Amino acid sequence: VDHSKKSTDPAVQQMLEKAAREGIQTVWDRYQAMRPLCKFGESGLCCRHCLQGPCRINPSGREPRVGICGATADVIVARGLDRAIAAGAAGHSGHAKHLAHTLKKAAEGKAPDYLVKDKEKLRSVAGRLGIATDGRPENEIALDMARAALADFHEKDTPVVWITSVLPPGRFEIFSRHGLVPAGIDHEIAEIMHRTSMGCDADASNLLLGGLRCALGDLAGCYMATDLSDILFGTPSPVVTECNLGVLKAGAVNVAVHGHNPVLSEIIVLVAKEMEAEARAAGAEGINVVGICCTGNEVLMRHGISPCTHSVSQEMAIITGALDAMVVDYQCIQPAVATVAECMGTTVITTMDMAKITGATHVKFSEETAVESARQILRLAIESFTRRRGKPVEIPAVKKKVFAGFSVEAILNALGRIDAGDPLKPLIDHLTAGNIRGICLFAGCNNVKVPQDYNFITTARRLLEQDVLVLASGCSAGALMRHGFMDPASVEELCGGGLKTVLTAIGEANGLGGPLPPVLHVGSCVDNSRAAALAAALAVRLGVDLDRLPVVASAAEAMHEKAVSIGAWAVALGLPTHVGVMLPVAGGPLVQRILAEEVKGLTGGYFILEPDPESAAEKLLEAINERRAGLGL
Ligand code: BF8
Ligand code: SF4
Repeated sequence: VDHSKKSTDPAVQQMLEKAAREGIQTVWDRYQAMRPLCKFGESGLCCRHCLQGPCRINPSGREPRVGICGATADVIVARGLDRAIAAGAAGHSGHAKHLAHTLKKAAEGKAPDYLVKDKEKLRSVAGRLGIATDGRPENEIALDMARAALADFHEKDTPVVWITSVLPPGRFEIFSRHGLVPAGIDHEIAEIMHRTSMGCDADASNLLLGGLRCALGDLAGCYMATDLSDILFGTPSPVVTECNLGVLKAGAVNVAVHGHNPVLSEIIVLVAKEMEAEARAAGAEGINVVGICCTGNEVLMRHGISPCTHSVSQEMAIITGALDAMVVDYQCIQPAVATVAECMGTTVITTMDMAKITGATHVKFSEETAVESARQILRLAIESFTRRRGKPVEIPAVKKKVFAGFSVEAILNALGRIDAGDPLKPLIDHLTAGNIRGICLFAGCNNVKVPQDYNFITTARRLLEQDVLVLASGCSAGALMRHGFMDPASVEELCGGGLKTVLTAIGEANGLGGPLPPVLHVGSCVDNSRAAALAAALAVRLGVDLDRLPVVASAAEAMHEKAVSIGAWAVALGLPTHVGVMLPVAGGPLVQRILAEEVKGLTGGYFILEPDPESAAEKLLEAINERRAGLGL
């Protein structure tokens, strides 16, 4: 059977063959069973916001043209999009709030397994937030910061500080003028639930404005999560390792951390080292912790832990038969993993009381007893290994080198080796000279509707060849790393002459004896804030607003509601933002026009909805060229 229409990753294709042989159902089978997808839902024309419905508008333009209450197609579509943004914001900021609680407990001495690891970042973020640092001990500053973070969730006299303190001045002015500055993150989410409920906001453009404001609440959540993670667990710096299913080891206790928050995965990584002897006593070579999805990105960036797969192919890690435990927290975990795990003998361990999966084993993980809970979890993994020992496994011999760890601090540090006094200058010089044509942030998920990774690699190839500097986060980073785009050895094949010169100059100035990788891994999805921070620093240094920079974003295989909110804040920041999977807006012509065109007049950014990855690359290049021309380049 040809599995290339499902995934372009050879490791995944091999596992799909195994699944077919053994009669294991995967996400691709379930997708086939679901087709044809509901046209009303797909085009955003279904409303269930009150009990008179569900109402659905006829996408062909015939009756019914309005809902029972009279809501038009555009209103229904805009309300649906707003709710997706709010859900995305709830996910990112829920993750950030969790970290704020962890930092607070750590500062109060209630969570002895956590401490402020990056004191320098604590002080610099405190400075940015207006928290006094002079002569104060770290735990006092950390406590103030945790309180400021928690205060950002509710409506108070001052707006969200994780927005006001991170934007270039011009941007803040635009947001103030249009009422887009979020008053509180949770407040904005609740506001969306209110205004999109039956009989409330019934004006599509007003609804979308509300959506942009909530999306800025999402940016605050992302930014806060990045800041607090760096403070608690360290700011990433370059690391080298390998990725894809080939990193699993038949003879080791294989433990995958899957989900998002480093509050859990950091401790698992730490405790796994301590428990090596216990694993060996059970007949294993040791404990092999690997990553899946964003928490995998977090521990890759900080510890060089190998990512084994991402997003749509998460079941494949289990189908190898070699995974002893999958330890999850929240977000992007397909509930199906518990079913597949049952066939393969893997123990799926849920850890958060708000995210249990029927069929999985639940071990409550709390910060107060983190190490103890991690020991309990890893003991379950060792037991699972004992049951697996001697049974056949099939680990695809597929892995690629990954060079990751590009926090903004790491990027500036690398550039500082060329110009210590003005690290952004080399970047600006190369942009001006055209060696770097522009910058594109790749973000977001895989989506079962797209042959896995196909859109990412097709668009990235074209952009790299045209000297666009590519940053990547989340599962887009996962896709690109599994296809070798984060191996410096691929620069020769993938990058245009100008970009090759730049990557080589920076690599050599940093003693690598060769180039940086073609794509710079900036982290997990919340770490899209790192790209926003880099763009803001460039804007400030150049004295222009964000919407004038040749910087674009692309979520070529978006799946999650979180990707929708990130896309919306990228547009709010002024970026041309590509989405390669149709948003549920096809049923709302006005909504589509606002997203693709009219919003430009407000923020300078806009959505490019383009499912074809080659056309998407051309449109992104066009947007970059237009902005270069605007700057006289
Ligand atoms: O937050 S890219 S599939 S793992 S939503 Fe999920 Fe999408 Fe992956 Fe990370 Ni982001
Ligand atoms: Fe139908 Fe209006 Fe109720 Fe939505 S809010 S279900 S369109 S009656």
